[in-house]
Amino acid sequence: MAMSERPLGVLGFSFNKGQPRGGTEQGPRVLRNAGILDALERVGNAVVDHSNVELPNPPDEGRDNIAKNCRAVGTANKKLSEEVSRYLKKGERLLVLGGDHSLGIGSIHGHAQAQPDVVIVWVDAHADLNTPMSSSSGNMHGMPLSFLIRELVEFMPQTPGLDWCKPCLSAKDVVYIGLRDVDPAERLFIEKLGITSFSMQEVDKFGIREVVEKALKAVDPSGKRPIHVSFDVDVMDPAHASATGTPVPGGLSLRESFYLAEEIAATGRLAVLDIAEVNPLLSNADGQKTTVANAVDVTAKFYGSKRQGDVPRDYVIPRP
Ligand code: B3U
Ligand code: MN
Ligand code: MN
Repeated sequence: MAMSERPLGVLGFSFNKGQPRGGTEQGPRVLRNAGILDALERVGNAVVDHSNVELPNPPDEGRDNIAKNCRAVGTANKKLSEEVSRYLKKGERLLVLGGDHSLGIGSIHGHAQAQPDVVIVWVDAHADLNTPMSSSSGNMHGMPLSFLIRELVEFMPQTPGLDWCKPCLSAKDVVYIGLRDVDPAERLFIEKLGITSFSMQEVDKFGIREVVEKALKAVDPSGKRPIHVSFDVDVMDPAHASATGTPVPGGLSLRESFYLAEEIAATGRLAVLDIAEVNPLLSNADGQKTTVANAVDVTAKFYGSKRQGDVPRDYVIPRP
């Protein structure tokens, strides 16, 4: 069955322990309340809401690791990985509603178990590539890719809660779009491993059209492999997404975000989309509303909603 005809499973990951601010656990609720499921159905997706991943009670955290809350992050992501892999093996596509971006660990790990030839498009102001040793914050939402990329294995410490997570990606399977706040160690990893990256500088230089084209070519010149997009809402300019933990000025416009999503939709190969870091407790009431509304609109574009207008289903043209 063509990818875009598969049922679209929705999984909430109500979680905030990958970073210090409360609120990201409410992401799935506010996105559902804003009508994300309807918006997806309206453009022809067979949506199946699997509700939120049931998370185990958080284990006691020792103070023995620099990766903060690693046991909670690890056990929650193990559950997420199992669910993602299970639904993909049943033939679904999946939308994962976060939750902080540590969810990339479970979502991508689970995806790779079901579809080992997956390619990753990481759309974010940040590279989220710190190892527990290189991170200066200790926040695990800044580390997910380090647990997944094989070439980093020699730099990874034993991390309680994450022993199940064996790296499943090559550096060449990953491409970044939208970077503008990258730690020196992360930049070093990107260069050393040869990860393709398009920062906001390249978006300015080439325009979003060429960036998306080059990015997809770089990870999969054949244009055949399943795509995993991990979309951190902080990739958007704070004017469009201020209700998030670490907004960074100078981000994607709403139009650039829409274009990226429409082009990914047009590949017909989007298998999993993560929407991460919506935090409805931050920003003001206006900022919360626009962030959630924009996250819903961008998500709908990833699944076939078009700015040119969508042909209605089951609509009969009224006659006089
Ligand atoms: N690179 C920094 C900051 C950061 C990463 N991801 C977010 N912020 N959202 C870190 O903490 O690793
Ligand atoms: Mn992120
Ligand atoms: Mn980010």
